[in-house]
Amino acid sequence: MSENLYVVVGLGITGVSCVKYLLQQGISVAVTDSRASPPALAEFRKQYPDVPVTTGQLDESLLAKASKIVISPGVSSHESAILKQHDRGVPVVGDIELFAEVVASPVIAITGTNAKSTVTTLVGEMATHANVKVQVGGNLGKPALALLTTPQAELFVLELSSFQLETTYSLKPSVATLLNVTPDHMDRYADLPSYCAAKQRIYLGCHTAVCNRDDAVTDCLNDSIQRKLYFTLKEPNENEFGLLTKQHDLFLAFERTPLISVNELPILGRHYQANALASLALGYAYGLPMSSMLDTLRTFRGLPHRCQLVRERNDVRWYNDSKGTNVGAALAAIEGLGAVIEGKLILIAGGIGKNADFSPLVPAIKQYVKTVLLIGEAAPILEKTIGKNARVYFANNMQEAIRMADQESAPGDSILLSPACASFDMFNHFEHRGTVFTELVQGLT
Ligand code: UMA
Repeated sequence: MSENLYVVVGLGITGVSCVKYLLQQGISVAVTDSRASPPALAEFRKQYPDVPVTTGQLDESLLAKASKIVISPGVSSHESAILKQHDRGVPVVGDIELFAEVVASPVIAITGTNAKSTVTTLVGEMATHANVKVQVGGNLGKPALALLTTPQAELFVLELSSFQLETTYSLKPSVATLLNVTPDHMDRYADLPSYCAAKQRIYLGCHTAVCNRDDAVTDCLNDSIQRKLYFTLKEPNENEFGLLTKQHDLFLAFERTPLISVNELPILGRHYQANALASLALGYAYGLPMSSMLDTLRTFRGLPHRCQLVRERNDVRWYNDSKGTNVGAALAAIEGLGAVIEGKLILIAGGIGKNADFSPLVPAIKQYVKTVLLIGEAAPILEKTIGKNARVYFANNMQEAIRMADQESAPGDSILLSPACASFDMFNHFEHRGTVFTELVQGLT
């Protein structure tokens, strides 16, 4: 083991941010990546000509020289080459742990299978609106180490994935939330409890936990926390944000106090109301002023590809939820929109099914969806699962699905692209799928 050599595993966005940071700290660093030619390699060699990089497989002899191994979230710490060093006593950490070692300002940490990017962005906007100097990032896109400025921001709002949490030990967030858990990334975890356990790590050492009362596995099991708040789509009790009906109007509320009518939110859907409630709870726990948070809710228009209203035409609304890449996300969109629209939903779904069990979608489809248009590899299995609970048609491509959806719709209906699947059989990524959908819908005459 060398005195002070950090080996960074993975040359993606995270790996590059780790190298930059470690060099700034005067630490020797080398990189290994299992791909023969990672896309960032040429640019990296230009920028850091003195940093050794090995590719094609994880370099065991390099790893054997490491005093610390810094792994990218896409690399499992159960890889045999990593485990071997771990068993020899070499610390294996991720970029969030490096961040945790030096962060001096409070952190709001957000995880969950779905909605974490929306909640992270919303809380960041709430903080900005309240004139707090905030940096927002993590799994959301800008790696955590790239958020460290001199002087440091007053507040960090981090979206953290289960992958990142696996190798994080000492973050101690001021406020932490696990928004929801549904099966995802089952190629990386042995079972749902292991995935849940990785997500629960968000609460390690936190001061205030914000938990989802409607999803028991999000409850913080850590006794050492100072305070626990909840959000729920039901009536709130003490220390809870929830929904309250007053004079026939539905309000986001804290305990018995109505805060804002759901009609004032520019984004439709029960699931978005849950996101708004979670964000209020996080901001409240940190100490953001309520009036300023409510102002942010009045103007926040959401993120692209997440139940994004693309067009309203002939009293029919078209929604792009291409980020609905798993069953839990699609279910949230169907139930979320289905519960608040006048008419019925027409759903466009399908793609790469990742061996998922689609049956949790069936009750929601039965209740809210009149027609399902299926695309991609998973279309036959989806058709079988949905059975006679809706009208089901196959479409050869997105264009055909949109044309059929248009024909099926009546005034008051909404058309929702929420595939419950990955996109790679027909598109480059979920953003590509969402953009194709949006352009085709905007082109309808
Ligand atoms: N690599 C290996 N061996 C492996 C796997 C990966 O060498 O077995 C290498 C790849 O060849 C590649 C590098 O590692 O060169 C990529 O690392 P990475 O997959 O960790 O990706 P990054 O570019 O560093 O991006 C990561 C997150 N990616 C993943 O978790 C898979 C990004 O989240 C995140 O935005 C970024 O760090 C900054 O924090 C993306 C994601 O899909 C959006 N996240 C998952 C999700 O949201 O569901 C968890």
